[in-house]
Amino acid sequence: MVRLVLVLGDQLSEAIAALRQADPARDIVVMAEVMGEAGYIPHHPKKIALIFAAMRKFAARLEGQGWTVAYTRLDDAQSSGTIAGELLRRAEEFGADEAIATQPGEWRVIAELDAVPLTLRQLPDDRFVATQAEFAAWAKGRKQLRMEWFYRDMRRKTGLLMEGDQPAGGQWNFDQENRKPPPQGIDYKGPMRFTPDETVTGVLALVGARFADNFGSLDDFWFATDQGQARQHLAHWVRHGLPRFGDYQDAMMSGERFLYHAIVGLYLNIGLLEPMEVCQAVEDAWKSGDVPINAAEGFIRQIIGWREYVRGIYFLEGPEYTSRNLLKHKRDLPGLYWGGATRMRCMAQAVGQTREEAYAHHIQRLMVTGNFALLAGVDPAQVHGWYLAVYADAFEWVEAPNTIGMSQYADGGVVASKPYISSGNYINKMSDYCKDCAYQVKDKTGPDACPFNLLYWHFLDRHRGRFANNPRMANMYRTWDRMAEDKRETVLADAGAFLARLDAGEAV
Ligand code: FAD
Ligand code: DLZ
Ligand code: SF4
Repeated sequence: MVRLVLVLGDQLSEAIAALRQADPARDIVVMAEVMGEAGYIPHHPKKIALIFAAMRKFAARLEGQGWTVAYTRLDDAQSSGTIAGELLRRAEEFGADEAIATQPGEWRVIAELDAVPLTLRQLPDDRFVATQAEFAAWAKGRKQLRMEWFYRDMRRKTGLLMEGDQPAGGQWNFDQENRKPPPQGIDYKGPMRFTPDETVTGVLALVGARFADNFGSLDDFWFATDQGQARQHLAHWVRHGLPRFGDYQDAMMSGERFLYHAIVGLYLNIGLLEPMEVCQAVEDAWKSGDVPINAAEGFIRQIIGWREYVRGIYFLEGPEYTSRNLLKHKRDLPGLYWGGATRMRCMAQAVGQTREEAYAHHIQRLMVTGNFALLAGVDPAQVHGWYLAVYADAFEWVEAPNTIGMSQYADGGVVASKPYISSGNYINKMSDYCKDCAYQVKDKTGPDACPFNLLYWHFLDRHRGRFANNPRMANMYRTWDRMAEDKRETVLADAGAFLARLDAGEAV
């Protein structure tokens, strides 16, 4: 009997569980570009182009290896428009009554597959260092799910940067060395860029025509779209970017969109790179003496620590995680997130490069766009929708714990032990944005005061009941309480006026 093997747009690897279990002689691989996935949220056009181009190339590669691939293009007239619909259509076409899939990275799609009237097995996605069961066992009985403890277990499990049972360099974590302010200049030219080939050019035309209204530019598309290119990019970055990755991991610079960042999330998350191959390349560079330990450890922690940890949280917490809203924030996401004018230079830089590149680095996401949304009290579901749409590396299993948990504190402290909030002071220390901003980062009140300064105190004041007793926030409240009463009143009035202008759609 014929069996279908579903391969989703973020499962583009021969090592994916469903393909490993399949037989090219009798099974049919089903891949489908569908509006059900491309249209359920207004994805950045570059993200859609990356996925469709990589899907097409992967399908061709499988065919070259002898697989039969039933591939649906977005504009196929017979397409049902959904993954479930395409499975059923192909089942009828090939006389199949059974299918296997690798578990999708989003509860919505898992439920969609569960509802397909075929015998369909969803196999665990084992492209990760930890299984879901391992994470659940680690989490069981713990009061706080601290990433750092989980990360140490993953170091022991993988043996990465270990000397026997001790961490290389005598420390588990070199984060203290990874917070340098922006350098004078950048001696790395950024990610390797690939000229669109025939497949990519065809996809760009399709995406340009069908998704022209989505936020994001399709111009100058340079992403790797197959495994070979992604590996070339990785080798290039390990050689030229990694040595200074640690030092400037948290820095932000006007016009410098990538600094020393790896730009590998987009490739890892669709299957073009594997987490262990990336970590191994970094560890090898450290062993050869080409990169310092703070760079190697800082990077490996992001992959086998944070990336694995957030995946564990997503599957542990369940489908309703994305609707959590502990702080009851209700404000609509301001238009400036979709490219509306703003006088805040940090926001203009972060949103501007997001529109151009479908990319912003972690501190831009966390301490600029995320920080502003949290301080302004934006509805976390809308914030989540934005991050899921605009970044090329965004898939719900990784995006939601970062947004709902780490960035918006909407999960009530599962991921973060306190809200990631800051005044303009932090942004000023870690970037060169403030010197060219219409607002004054040193002003605490008045028409030119940095909005982050105003909203920071407004946030702490309006959530006093919840956070005043958090020991990690006691200092913040002490500082606020030491301020003269009339100054506090002015801060709150100025913050209120700013929020009113924001709500009125003014270019703040
Ligand atoms: P680098 O800075 O070079 O880091 C290397 C890799 O480490 C990343 O590619 C990624 O795979 C991993 N990593 C680093 N930090 C994290 C983290 N916090 N969680 C998971 N993996 C991490 N990352 C995504 O992959 N997809 C998302 O949709 C996503 N959404 C985010 C939303 C918010 C609000 C925040 C604060 C962070 C989000 N992140 C997300 C995490 C992080 O910002 C990105 O992984 C990183 O910016 C990607 O750029 P890079 O590949 O150059 O990473
Ligand atoms: C993100 C995405 C997009 C834009 N389009 C498709 C598609 O047309 N076909 C497909 O199989 N997958 C696509 N994806 C990835 C899925 O949305 C992803 O597999 C789920 O969100 C689970 O992570
Ligand atoms: Fe952003 Fe405030 Fe600095 Fe302007 S002054 S760039 S708004 S932090």
